[in-house]
Amino acid sequence: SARVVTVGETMALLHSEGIGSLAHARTMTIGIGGAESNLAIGLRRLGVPVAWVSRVGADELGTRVLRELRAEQVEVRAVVDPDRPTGLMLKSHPSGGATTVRYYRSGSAASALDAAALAGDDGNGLPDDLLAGAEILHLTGITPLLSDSAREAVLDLVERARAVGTLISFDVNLRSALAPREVAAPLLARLAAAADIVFGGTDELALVADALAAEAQAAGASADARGDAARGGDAGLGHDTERGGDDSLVRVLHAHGIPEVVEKRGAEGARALAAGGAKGADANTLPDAELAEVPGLSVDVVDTVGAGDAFVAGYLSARLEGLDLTARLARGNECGALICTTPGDWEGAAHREDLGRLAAGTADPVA
Ligand code: KDG
Repeated sequence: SARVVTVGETMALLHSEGIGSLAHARTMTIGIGGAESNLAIGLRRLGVPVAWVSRVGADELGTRVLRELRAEQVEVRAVVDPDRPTGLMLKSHPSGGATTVRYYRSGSAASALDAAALAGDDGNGLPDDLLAGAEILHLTGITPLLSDSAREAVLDLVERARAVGTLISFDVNLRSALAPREVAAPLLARLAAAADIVFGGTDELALVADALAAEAQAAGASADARGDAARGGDAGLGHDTERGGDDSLVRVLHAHGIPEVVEKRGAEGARALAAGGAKGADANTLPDAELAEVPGLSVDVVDTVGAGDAFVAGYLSARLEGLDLTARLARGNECGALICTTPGDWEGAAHREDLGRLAAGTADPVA
């Protein structure tokens, strides 16, 4: 049964490959894409049994999403919604080198994800026994920004995963088209703080760190204010969290109680700080932390979309194999680099046989 379970929206992806505005494009290619299903495919290709939980419309594009994921041997648990369409994503290149993404997903079938249906046991949800049987629940910051009910569903899943002892992996995945930064930040920070493993790009981790610092400051200020009021003095201002050197972001997030923090740095490689064990009942005492870094790999980049998801798939697969922190980062880095050499969000994801090909200089992926 599934060792990793994930929940999120997968859309039909229309891509205009030429350069120029969609106002004039004559042709588009069609496929599917979604951060969580990209991750699921990546993990499955590396040999990890994985379940993807979602909703699609009762339309041809929904059928396409389900067919593709099943063909990749991902366990599909999806409600087919008769009333809402499968979401759409349009990708184009208005000028050379630029990629624009436009979503048509508001009101989509997946935006109707809700806590009660997810907890249900009709074969299309993520009931407690399935959650408890998995080692990792992987979530992204995309799903909670889809709708109010999707946000509640994600928060409920986090509670249930905690209750049954399943590790929570969270990829910040900030999508500015879904919500302004100031709306997204507190929610993403809340989820990151509840997770055991947090992934993000440098900007994303900085956003979360700032939101957590602001929260701590507000809490400190109100605690100080209560103390000062009792003493009859002025309210205190709390404490700033300063960020200094290169590894300071992962350190700051770790200091906020996140056991394992992974900074995806794209062409620069990756770094992580991890405590010895999972966050237990006593979340404030973390065992000694270990820092690891890997340098970037140089590849001929065709398309970077999906590289972050491929990285996470590589990292988590290595973690499930019990590999050490440096080896997890190296696998993530390799999977992220490999997928950049092919077009598409997930099609070029590494199979197990592809691992080591970059180092060997024979990086043509196995079809
Ligand atoms: O992570 C790649 C994703 O951006 C893409 O496949 C689609 O899930 C997606 C999104 O919301 O942008």
